[in-house]
Amino acid sequence: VTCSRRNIRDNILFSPIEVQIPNVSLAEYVFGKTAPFADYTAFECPFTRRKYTFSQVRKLSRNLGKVLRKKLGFNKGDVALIYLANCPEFPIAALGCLEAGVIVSTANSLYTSGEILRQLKDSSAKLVITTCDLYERAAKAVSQLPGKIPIICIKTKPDQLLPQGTIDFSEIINLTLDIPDLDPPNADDIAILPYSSGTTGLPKGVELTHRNIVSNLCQISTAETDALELAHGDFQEISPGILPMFHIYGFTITTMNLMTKGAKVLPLPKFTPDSFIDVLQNYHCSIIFAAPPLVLFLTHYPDVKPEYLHHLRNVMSGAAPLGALDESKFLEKANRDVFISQGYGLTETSPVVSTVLKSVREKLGKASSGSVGHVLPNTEVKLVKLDDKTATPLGLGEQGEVLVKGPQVMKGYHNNPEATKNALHEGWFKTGDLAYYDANGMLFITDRVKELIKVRGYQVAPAELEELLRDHPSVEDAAVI
Ligand code: 4UU
Repeated sequence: VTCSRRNIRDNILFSPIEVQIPNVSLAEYVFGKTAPFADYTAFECPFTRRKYTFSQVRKLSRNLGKVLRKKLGFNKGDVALIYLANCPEFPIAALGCLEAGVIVSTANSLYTSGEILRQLKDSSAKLVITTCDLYERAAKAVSQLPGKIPIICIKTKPDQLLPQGTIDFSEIINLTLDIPDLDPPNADDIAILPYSSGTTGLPKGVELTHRNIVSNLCQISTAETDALELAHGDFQEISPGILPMFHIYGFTITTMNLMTKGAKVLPLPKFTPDSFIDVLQNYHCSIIFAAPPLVLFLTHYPDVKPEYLHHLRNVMSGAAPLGALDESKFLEKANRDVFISQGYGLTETSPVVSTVLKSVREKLGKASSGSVGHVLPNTEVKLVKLDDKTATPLGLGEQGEVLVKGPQVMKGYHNNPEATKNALHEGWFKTGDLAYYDANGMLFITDRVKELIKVRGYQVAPAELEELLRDHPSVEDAAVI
C-alpha cells in the first residue's frame, strides 16, 4: 500500500482499496451491524450511570421515529434541531429522527439563544430536541420565531422537572405504537444538516445524505483503515465520548462508527480535567478519538498519570494539526503499546478524507510523523495551485489546495446554490486547506487559506464575529483574523 505507483496516478492520490457501499439509510446500516452486540451497553453516562444497551437504543429510537411520524405529525424531509450536550440519549434522538426521515440539524451545545435562532431559521426547523439543562436558551430562541414549534425535553437528572409546555422525551421513546415499521428514507435523502462556514462567510447548512455517512463509515472500516476491534465474548472497546456529538467528528466517528463496532461510549457533557481523568481512571478506555488540545492535555497535564493510559490501544487525532513532536511526546508519556495517528477531514466530507493506514503505522513505528495519512478507499485527492482555473494536479512535494472527490462529499450547502457552486466543480470539493504529499502518497496538511479560525478544534467563522462586533453601536467596522 505504501508503494507510490499504486496510490498516485497522474498526480492524483487514490486508494488501491475499493469498498462496496450498501444502498441503505444510516439507521438501517448502523442497526444492521449492532445485532451481535444486542445486550452490550452502548452508551453509559459515567456520572449518573444511566445507560442503554444496543437493543434498547434500537427499540427506543424506533419508538421515537413512529411517534414523530404517526402521533406528532412530522413528515419525511422536516428538520429537527438537536441542541444537546453529549449524553446517552443523543444517539437515540438522532437515530429516531433519521428513522422517521426527519433531517437532523445538530447545533453546538454552547450556542447562545441568538445563535440557535439563526440556525432554526436557516434550517427551517420544525422541532427542537434539548435537555432540561439547556431548555432556557432553546425556549428563548423558539419564542422569537414567527410560528411556534414544539420542544422535546430530556431529563438528565432524576429530580428535574419538565419545563411547562414541552414534550417529555422519556415518555415518547417508551411509547410502543402497535403499527408496522416505517419505510426507511432513501439513501440519497438528506440525513443530517450540521453547520460549517466552508471557505468564506457565515455558517451554512451542510447537506449530508444517508449515503454520504454510510460511505464514510464503510471507508473507515476496512482492514487497513479501521482503528477498532469488533466486540466479542468478553472483549468490548471502551471510549470516552469527549468529542461533541453535534460536530461531524463526534457524530460519525465516535457515535455512529463506534456503535457499528459494538464499542461502549461514555458520553461526557463537557470537558473538565477532573471529570475526564475520572473516566480514564475508572473505566478501561481502549480508544480515544481526540482533537490536538486533548492529546496535549493527556501528554502534559501532571494529574494524568501514565498508568491511567495503560488500557489504551489507539489514540486518533483530527480537526486541527498535530505535529510529529506532539505525537512522540505523547508516546513517551504513555510508554506502552499504544498507537497515535491522525485523520483529516471536514464537515463537508462526512468527515474523513484521509487516515494513517494500519500497515503504515506498523512500519513507521507508533507515530505517523505528523502526516494525515493516505486517502480513504473510493476517494481521490489532488493538490492544485490557488486560482488555477484548470485545477491541474501538482506533483510530488508541491504545496497546493486540497481538492477531494468521493462518495462522502456533501450534496451541497442548504439553500445556497452560490456557495455550493464555488465549493464543488465536477465532483471535486475545494477544502481551503493547503498540503503536499510525499513519495508514498502520504498527505501533510501545511496551512489553511480559507477564512476559518479553529479554537480547540471548533469552527469560528470570522464573518460571524465581525457581524457581532459591528452590531455594537460604537463600532463602525471590524475585521477578524
Ligand atoms: C490539520 O474538524 C473537522 C473534521 C475533523 C476530522 C475529520 C476526520 C477529524 C478526524 C478525522 O478522521 O471538520 P470541520 O468542518 O470542523 O473543520 C474542517 C477543517 C479542515 O478544513 C482543516 O482546516 O479542520 C481542519 N482539520 C485539520 N487540520 C481537520 N483535520 C485536520 C488535521 N490536521 N488532521
